[in-house]
Amino acid sequence: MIETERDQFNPVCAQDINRGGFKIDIEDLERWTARIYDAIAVGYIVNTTGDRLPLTEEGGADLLGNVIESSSLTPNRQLYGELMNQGHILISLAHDPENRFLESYGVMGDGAVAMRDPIFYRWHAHVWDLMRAYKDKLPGYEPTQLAFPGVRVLGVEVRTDGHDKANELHTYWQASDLELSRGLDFSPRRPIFARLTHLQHRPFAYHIRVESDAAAARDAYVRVFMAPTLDERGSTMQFNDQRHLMVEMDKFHVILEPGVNTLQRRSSASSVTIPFERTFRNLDANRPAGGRALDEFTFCGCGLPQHMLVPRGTEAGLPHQLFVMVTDYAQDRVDQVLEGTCLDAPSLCGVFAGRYPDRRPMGFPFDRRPAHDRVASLRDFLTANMFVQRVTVRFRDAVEALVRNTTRFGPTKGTVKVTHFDPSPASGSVKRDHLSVPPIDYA
Ligand SMILES: [Cu+2]
Repeated sequence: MIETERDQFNPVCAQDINRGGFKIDIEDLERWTARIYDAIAVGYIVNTTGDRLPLTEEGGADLLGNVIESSSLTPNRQLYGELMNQGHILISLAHDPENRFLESYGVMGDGAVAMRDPIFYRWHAHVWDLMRAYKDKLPGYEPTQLAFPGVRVLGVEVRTDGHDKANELHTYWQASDLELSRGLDFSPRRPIFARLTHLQHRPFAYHIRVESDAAAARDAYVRVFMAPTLDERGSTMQFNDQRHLMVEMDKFHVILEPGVNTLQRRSSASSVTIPFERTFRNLDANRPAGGRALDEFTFCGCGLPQHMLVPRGTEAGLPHQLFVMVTDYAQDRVDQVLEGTCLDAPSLCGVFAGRYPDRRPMGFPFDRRPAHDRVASLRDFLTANMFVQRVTVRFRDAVEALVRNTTRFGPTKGTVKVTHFDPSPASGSVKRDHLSVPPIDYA
């Protein structure tokens, strides 16, 4: 049964939709889901002329994505339907399935706000289960597919601004002002500022020591993930459970010099986030009229809000494992010219009008099982080019002083700073986080 958040005291259940000429049945969604599971089990999709399109290791995820979404690229909408999109619509009309109250659709029907409804995450978990079924059929990763010969990660440390203790992340509530006048039904003559309280974290940096045996400099990709250490009963998680909870924190390119390298990377530079100012930007200002420019403008809103990068944690401190992996960029790189302005969150959004800038699958190396079943815990999984650091996430249940946010695009992100042969702690060259921009006058 699917419940949606129309009203927390009177939840409604999804029903068949029949509004004028517009019809979707729950059974349609169930049929499409079953057909997609069948396709995964037999290993191919059937197109409209009856050809079998194999779900291969290389292109299977793309093909399956086109089918599930379904995008204009789906090879057979008749057979596999439009699972994800019609599911959104069915849920968004659950409060008025037959148009008796002339109600418009709810938040799940609009991509810009769908994540505001808690059911969004359950629906996407359902969609994700399909992808997981496909990934579980692929051969597991062999250590040779994970290793980077000649490269060793010697140590990883997280340092938070304003805190002496290493490997602690700090979260708290922050009050911010937003200009809301465009979101109101009546048209106010003046800007209207609303104050909201949201999760925030202290800016931090990863300090990673990497040794390279090669005689010359090598290009590498650094992949940073984080997951809770314990399950809901307080037991250490099995690798095959924990890998599905791994959240990508960052991914960046570096050049490794021969010998020991110390890499420093700021949290604000994360490849999954966009600055607060862009998350809540003014969608009317500088809006292109149409075409490619408008598409790019829309794309610029993609990315996890920077203030949501770190999970809340607990006041006592919630244990996490931070996982760092360094891979061979020669195998990962995608040759293309990157142009455009919004290249901040490529891990999550790809790049506008370009290819996904990593030849490894999204979620690598946690998207598949390991080849051998001796891997019980995350530590069993490690090759020399990986490292795990315990990190505690401490939450302070207090609201901090308001920082007024600009509605402009935020400052551009920092890149990685590489210090060669310098294993000592970072100096005072710490950049201020973007949220520390001085208040601006709204007048
Ligand atoms: Cu969706």
